[in-house]
Amino acid sequence: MDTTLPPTIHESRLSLQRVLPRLRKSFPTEIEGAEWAVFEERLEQHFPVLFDLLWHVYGPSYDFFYHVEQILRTCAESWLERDTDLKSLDAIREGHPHWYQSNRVVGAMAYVDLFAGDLEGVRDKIGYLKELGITYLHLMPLFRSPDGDDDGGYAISSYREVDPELGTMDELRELSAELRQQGISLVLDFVFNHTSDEHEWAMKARAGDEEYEKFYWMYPDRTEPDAFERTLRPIFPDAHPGSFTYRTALGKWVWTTFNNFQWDLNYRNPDVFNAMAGEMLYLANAGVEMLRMDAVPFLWKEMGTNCENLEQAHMLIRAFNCVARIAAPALVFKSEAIVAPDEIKKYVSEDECHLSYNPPLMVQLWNSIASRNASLMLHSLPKRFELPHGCSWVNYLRCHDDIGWGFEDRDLWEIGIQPHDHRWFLNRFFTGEHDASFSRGRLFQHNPVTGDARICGTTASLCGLEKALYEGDEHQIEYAVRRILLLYGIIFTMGGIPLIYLGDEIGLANDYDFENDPEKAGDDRWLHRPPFDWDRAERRKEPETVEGKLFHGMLKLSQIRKNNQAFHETLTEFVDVGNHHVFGYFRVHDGQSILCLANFNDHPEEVSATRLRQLGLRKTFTDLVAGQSIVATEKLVLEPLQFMAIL
Ligand code: OTU
Repeated sequence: MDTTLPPTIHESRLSLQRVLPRLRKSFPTEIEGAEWAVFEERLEQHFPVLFDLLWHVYGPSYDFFYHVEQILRTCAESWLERDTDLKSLDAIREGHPHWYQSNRVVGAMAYVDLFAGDLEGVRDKIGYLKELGITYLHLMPLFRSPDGDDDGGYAISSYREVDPELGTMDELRELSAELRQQGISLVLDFVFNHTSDEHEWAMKARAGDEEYEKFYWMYPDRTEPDAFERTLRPIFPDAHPGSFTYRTALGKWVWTTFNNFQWDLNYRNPDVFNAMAGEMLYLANAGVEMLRMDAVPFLWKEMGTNCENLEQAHMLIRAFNCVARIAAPALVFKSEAIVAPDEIKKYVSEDECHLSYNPPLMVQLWNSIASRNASLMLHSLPKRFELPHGCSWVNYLRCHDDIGWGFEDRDLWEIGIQPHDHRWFLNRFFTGEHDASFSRGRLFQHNPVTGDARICGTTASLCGLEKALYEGDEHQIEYAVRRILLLYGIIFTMGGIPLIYLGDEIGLANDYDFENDPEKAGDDRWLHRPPFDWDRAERRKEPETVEGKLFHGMLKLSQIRKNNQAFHETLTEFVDVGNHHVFGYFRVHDGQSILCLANFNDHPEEVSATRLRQLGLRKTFTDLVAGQSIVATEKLVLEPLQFMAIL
């Protein structure tokens, strides 16, 4: 084969035919009854694409016979080890590949230790999750990581060992099986841009093993780091300036995009791709149904660029996707790209990530809450909301990370907003400095050079509940509750999967105690990662308490979503209702049409009956949220911070 030209499908088939007999021979007995024929069929289908992608990433110098055979061997071994239970799930998912687009899907995320102590504890809480209608559970990184600094688990020392304080690998498998039985899909992170500096590969590199030094980016002096840094953006400037860390014992500079103890993997080395593909399939075989692809923008580095969102990063994710299609087809990917809105969408396709966090929606919601105005959201969201066939957003309000004001600047200019000043207004608002603020947030990674900063704080604290409770202001408590339910109203009904940050449903406020924990102090994101409060959760049973109002409000939203076909994935149609405080959109599916309206103002707002009739509504309709029928002769009046779903 002429390896200076891209491979043709024919050539890749030939190469597969050369490898297959050898694979079969390696597992003469195991392949009996292991649905090997199904595996080979998938290989026929997806291998040419994988081969083509790897060729484009690694080029002619790639040792195809060695590396391709190695990756196929990894796939085969994983397939042979895969439980029958998971193999049936593979078949089911292949029959209904877009299962995650159902209106019955509702997601939640939590830290194992903070939510329930350990993995066994999570099993005990399945009832609570089911009460809320959860069908997708994202557990934050739970693998072995360095003692002390571990970036909340995002510095992984082994992808095959659970953090002993949380449980064991067997317990994880049991939990995933139990969740599956209860109709809940387990979602875990795939932290594949970096490992911790205590991962076996890093330890070998630290001991001078050249093979493993090549797994990372290491330089004897500042020449190359300086050259790279000319075009790089610091990600955690408070933790360390720049993107490299000097390791005295090694005498080398190591690429560390995030924290000093998180070493970026070098995907220019094909061994790294192969090794990580093995780790990914191991997670899939533990029963993980969805992988949150951590920090995707940073996978590929190229001198003279900002080393974010490069084409090779996309190709690598697609190559991982092919590996999953071959050996664990039930697995789907969710992209975590917290970058410019136009870049985020590029990670989303059935060949790459089926799902993506929806930071533009999240940022717009917070912006509308602060400005009591929906104009920017209406101007900007529709531009990029539509995703390729079979793909969905994961809509969220808060996650474990900070909120960065990732607007597309030209959207702001277009409606007369000065981006820099506006970001500064938002930072002042959410830290409570602005006069009109009800928030109790904090700045994160304030960069005095550029003036950039991001925001920390829980939903409840950012929505005014913490302040109102502290001041004992009943009126403001009521408004804070409404604000939270207004925001979640949109999260539950907008096209995509709603994702609840567990604790929001009972209004957990910021946790200031983290500062007394040396492992957490210094990273303000811990402010919005409070330990779950099961005593307060008990109060959900009393309807007049804040917890009761929030929990039942969320439950109602969850039920409205599940009981109405209109919330099945389809195109969301945004509408201008003629009042800039009110955000509106239609959801239409299977003959059902629902108009959602959200009043972001602290005052009542009106939508004229003429406008409603233009939008096709009759004089009488039902608001599913309040459970009331409404007659709008002249106008429809929305209460302060009211969310409606009109049928
Ligand atoms: C992710 O976030 C995780 O969500 C963080 O908790 C981790 O610290 C980090 O990766 C390292 O593993 O910069 O502020 O565009 O913005 O991956 C959060 C993607 C982050 C990055 C994102 C990163």
